[in-house]
Amino acid sequence: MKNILKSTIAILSVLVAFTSCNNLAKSGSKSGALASNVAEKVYVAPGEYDSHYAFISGGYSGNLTVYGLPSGRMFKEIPVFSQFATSGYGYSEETKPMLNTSHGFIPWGDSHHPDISQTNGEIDGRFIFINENNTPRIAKIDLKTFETTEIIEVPNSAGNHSSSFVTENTEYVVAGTRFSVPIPQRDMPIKDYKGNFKGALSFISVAPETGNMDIKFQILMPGFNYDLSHPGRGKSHGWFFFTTYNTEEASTLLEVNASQNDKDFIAAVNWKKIEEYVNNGGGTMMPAEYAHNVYDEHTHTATSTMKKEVRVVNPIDVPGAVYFLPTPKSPHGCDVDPSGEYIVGNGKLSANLTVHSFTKMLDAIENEKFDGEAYGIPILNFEDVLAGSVEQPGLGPLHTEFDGQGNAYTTFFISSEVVKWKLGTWEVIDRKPTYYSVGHLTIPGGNSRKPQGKYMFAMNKITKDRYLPTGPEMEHSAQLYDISGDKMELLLDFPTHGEPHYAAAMEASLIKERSQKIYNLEDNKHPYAAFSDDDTKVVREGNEVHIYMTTIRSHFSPDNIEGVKVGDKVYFHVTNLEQDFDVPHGFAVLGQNTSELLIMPGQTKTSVWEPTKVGVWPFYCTDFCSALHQEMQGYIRVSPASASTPMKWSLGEDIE
Ligand code: RUQ
Ligand code: CUA
Repeated sequence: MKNILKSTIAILSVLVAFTSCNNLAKSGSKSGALASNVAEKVYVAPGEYDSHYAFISGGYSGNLTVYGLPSGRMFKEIPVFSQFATSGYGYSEETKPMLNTSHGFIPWGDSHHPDISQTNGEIDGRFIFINENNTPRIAKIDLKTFETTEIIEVPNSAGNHSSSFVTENTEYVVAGTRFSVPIPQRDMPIKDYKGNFKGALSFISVAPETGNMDIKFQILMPGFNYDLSHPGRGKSHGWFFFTTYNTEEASTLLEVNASQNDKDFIAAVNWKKIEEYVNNGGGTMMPAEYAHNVYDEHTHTATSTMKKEVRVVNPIDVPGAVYFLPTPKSPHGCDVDPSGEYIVGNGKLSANLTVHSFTKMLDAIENEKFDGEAYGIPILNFEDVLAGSVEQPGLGPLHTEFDGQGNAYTTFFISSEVVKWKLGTWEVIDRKPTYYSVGHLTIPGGNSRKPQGKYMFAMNKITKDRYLPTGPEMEHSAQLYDISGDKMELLLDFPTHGEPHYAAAMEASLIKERSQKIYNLEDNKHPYAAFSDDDTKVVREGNEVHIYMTTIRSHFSPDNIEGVKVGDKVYFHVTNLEQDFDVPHGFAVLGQNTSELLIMPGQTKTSVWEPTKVGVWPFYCTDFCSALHQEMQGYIRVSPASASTPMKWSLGEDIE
């Protein structure tokens, strides 16, 4: 134990020394960014459009932010796993079910790795998927509406981190567990972790037409930590690769105890083989509880269904489906190049960057060149699968992306830099500092067969002195580089929101053409919709009051309501009658213990109010929508519980 501690302290002091950003020459950033030819490269004139969309994960914000490249302008925050008062997501009756889980309503999530749907290995811009790490879930966002339309909880998973990456035709969105846990969950001593905990790798099928998600199967793997993953592509399509750490299976002081093995593994999973096994009835259905939340674009309403079982597969029941590739020192990112041949394991504590060869892997499997096994899963021999290694490229490699021109770009957290190197020769071509402590990096289309390699941006953990200070907490930063030449060129520094882990980016054209402008009123199937001022009404059912309300520039109908009493539960069902692009109306009542609503043209949204005080309370539109926006207001009278005030409502005349 003493020795372990000593060696760890040695490692840690090296890390600390390099993590401090002071040793980076600040002036290094000035030369590039100030040059006017660089400014031109990121300048998007007022009214002009950016060439690329970037979707940057919000980390602990639980959401996803949308940026334009090369300008670095933020366009939108899409609420996914967290309640979002700005739009009423997770507050309106229609969207609350999106945040339902087997643990009840959860208002927050930790989102990490967005990935755009693909067809034939190319980004198609239909959907974007993102994982929630803390209470394991996968969300799907429709890129027509930029709305979260489906969330599925992942049972048996814990720390849903090696997620949410899609296969070449979006057959599956894959979610691996970071923490291993007892499966099924049960009361047992933590010290009995080793050999008893398991790690679930979940393959969630995506229906080709609708995009509907369903858990097809889970592979119950040994109790390691499955950190990141990537699909095979091209020749390796049909395989999926997962980095592991803590193959030591420690349950305490992991910074020491999970850094003992010289090599951990990349798990190579032949999912086509397992799919076939499952299609033939293989695997077992196991009791489980997980929420499946679906948002209907016609009722503008989400429903949550609790699923009761999941199919699990023991990997040793499917010979030839899973292998371990030894990979040095707690690899983090697991990245596959556009050809599908190279699998990069970014060993956080390794001096060199390890690259495996898919062809050599198949060959080693064929010739059964095994170097032992772990829990019945064959371990391949390191030398037999090694394609090559990049010698001493930097310190603390995390993630690698590719430009489609035979180059790879790896982030180094400890030495705060991006290093460009050549696939096949493994030589380092260029290195550029990042400011500071870079995590992920993204090349538009980088996770596909066809990267659109003009830009690369790095997302940093520490911002420090890059912007005007904003108190102890600074937003994280991203740095945009031009990678069209031999050398990378730093173009721009822009703030991000929450913690940007991964990002997905693509050329704007596909998304821009398909982006929806309004919701057609005729298609509105919301049960409480009202389609004109004449349609509006107030209906009492016991102590529930349903107000069928409309809104159009610049009034609510009705705008005077009487007959509500303390103790009532009042539902404002507000339909926005506008059929113009970008004209939402808002809705809020004084003293209401929820957020405002933002209702898009053609949509119906519902806000609940349980008045606790007698009085006449105003409501108003929260979104400045016209010159007479300030006139967009109304009153609701609340009488004592015992009162007999008649239920009446009006617009443009007094209630008698
Ligand atoms: S992980 S850098 Cu989810 Cu690498 Cu954040
Ligand atoms: Cu409607 Cu302001």
